Amino acid sequence: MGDISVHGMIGSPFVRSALVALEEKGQGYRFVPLKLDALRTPEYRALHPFGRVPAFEQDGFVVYETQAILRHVDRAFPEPALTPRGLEAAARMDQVLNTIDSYLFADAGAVLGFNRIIAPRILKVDPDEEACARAEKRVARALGVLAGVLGDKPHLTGDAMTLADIALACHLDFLAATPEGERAIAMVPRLAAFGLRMAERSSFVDTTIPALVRRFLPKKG
Ligand SMILES: N[C@@H](CCC(=O)N[C@@H](CS)C(=O)NCC(=O)O)C(=O)O
Repeated sequence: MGDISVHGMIGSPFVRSALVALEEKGQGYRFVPLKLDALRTPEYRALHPFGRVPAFEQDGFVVYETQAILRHVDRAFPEPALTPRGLEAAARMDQVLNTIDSYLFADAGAVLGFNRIIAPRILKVDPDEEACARAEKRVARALGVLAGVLGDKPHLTGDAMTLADIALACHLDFLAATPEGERAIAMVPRLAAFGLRMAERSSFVDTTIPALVRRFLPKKG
């Protein structure tokens, strides 16, 4: 198998999930950092017709959508396995991945990420405070459900780390950068502790925003 490239924006929890999975597999990769406007170009749309990140590329094979990328990485590089062998645990992993996409990120990313990070820092516009307040309630509810799935286990499906743990920890870290997310996480201490444990893994340490900037952005001057 040839060189792997992951195209994505630094700071995206979806992109980070793909990178963490590759790090956990000990698999080398090239990260191609993109800015928001690059996602609209025909060159990028050839990789990802919906103009989102990440996109994964290897030997002319391109796959987009984070869950597809995560499962592909897990099947392509079997060790260590990041999908539980048991039928029910595997279903639970899939349930968590879909919960993140359908019920957590819709508010965490599209509302809080947009209003608290993109709007003030990139677009230089005021946040929609009412939308943020509504999103905080829905995020708190989604985190409560996910905390219930975690229970008192070390990982979401049991003792071993899976793709679900990787994705959720990336999303928690992203969420913690907003005041609403920080408050919602503080309401679920076991989930908060899980996020902190995951953040200590070298795969997470090596994919923080400063680490990605240091590793993959050309140095100025
Ligand atoms: N369903 C997609 C969602 C990816 C996604 O929404 N990524 C965000 C960054 S966190 C993005 O590309 N935003 C750019 C935009 O919406 O224009 C996946 O799982 O890969």
